[in-house]
Amino acid sequence: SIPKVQKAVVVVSPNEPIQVRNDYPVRQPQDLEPGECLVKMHCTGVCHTDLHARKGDWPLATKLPLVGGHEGVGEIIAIGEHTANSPVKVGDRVGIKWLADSCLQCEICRKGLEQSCQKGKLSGYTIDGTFSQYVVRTRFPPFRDYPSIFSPHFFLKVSYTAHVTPIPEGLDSAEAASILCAGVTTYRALKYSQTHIGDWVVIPGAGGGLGHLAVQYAVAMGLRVVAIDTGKDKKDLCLKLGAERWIDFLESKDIVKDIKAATDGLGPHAAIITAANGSAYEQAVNYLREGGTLMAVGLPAKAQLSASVFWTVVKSISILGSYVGNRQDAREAIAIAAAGKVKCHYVLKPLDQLKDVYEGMEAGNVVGRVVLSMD
Ligand code: 8ID
Ligand code: ZN
Repeated sequence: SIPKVQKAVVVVSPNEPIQVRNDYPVRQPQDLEPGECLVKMHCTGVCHTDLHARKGDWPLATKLPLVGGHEGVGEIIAIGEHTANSPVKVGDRVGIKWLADSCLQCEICRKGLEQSCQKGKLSGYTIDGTFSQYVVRTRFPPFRDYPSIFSPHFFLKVSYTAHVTPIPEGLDSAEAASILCAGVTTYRALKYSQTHIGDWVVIPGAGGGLGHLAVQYAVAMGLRVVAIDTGKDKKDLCLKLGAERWIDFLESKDIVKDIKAATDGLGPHAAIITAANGSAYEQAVNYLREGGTLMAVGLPAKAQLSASVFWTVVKSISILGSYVGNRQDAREAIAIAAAGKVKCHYVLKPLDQLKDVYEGMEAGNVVGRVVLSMD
């Protein structure tokens, strides 16, 4: 039977401590709208984006109060009546990713860029996410469009069946979780990085959640990796995962010189910037090889991209933004993990410990990922 209330971690406001609550309502199956499903969560990864949401430091407002989280895996326990063409059924194990829903009808969606749909709903940002035992969503627009009577406390988290990602048997839930954001994001960034087998790719932030998966997707694509981050633990992980070169950004006295020296003197063919700090974007145009591509992935709160126009033109540099991935990218990223070519390096902790995880992340102490268990 499905309980009426559940445990959830709630952001009340950016200035107050997050609250672990045991009385968060669970939306009941008979209350699901067509197209919605109720997912009983097994676990959820913690992404640096959740920390941005918790701090409210991005130029896009979150709903409040907010249940964060957007890298979850669980089992579908109910689907709303009259749901046509659902790609999933009750009993399926599915992933919940950042993009919870998109209109699927606009030009952007039709072109496969649904993650940039203007009507998109974002898990753990504009609607409640995965830091709770059950996930359901309402068909209402994001909370900020509604007066307080539509407070999310009245609803339970629902996932739209169109946007959940089936998880193949044989891929453990805890291993799949972070593929739903960190994995798909870095997989897609590499896919569009205009690189080929044998090319050099530099990955600032390589020891973090996104970065350590980027190293592995890059190696799986036949790319040669220069990992950039700091500290012995992150260095050891990156080299173990197949990076050929390591640069500690806090120890390097001349990052451009060190990166060029690590890449045949010419610089890398692409940079996948996965760091949560604007400093990682500085000088990328200076160290990239002629014809190289800068993939902007990390989302520091207030950073601006600044690069010499002259050298961007003369070196024929491409600068591309890459935002999570669409439904197909998610399935591909999961399939590669299920084939054993990419493995999330994570520590499993209980949901209650989210506050400590945020503190560790802020301090740069999380090597790879932390995954939270619902049990
Ligand atoms: O769709 C997207 N583009 C997307 C999807 C998911 C996450 C973007 N993000 C964003 C997050 O919001 C965040 O801003 O990517 C960034 C990284 O997320 P994460 O991997 O979850 O964060 P982390 O685990 O804290 O790892 C960040 C790493 O960057 C290193 C840190 O040491 C850490 O290991 N780092 C920093 I901060 N500054 C650096 C620098 N200057 C750096 N590494 C190299 N050079
Ligand atoms: Zn994320």
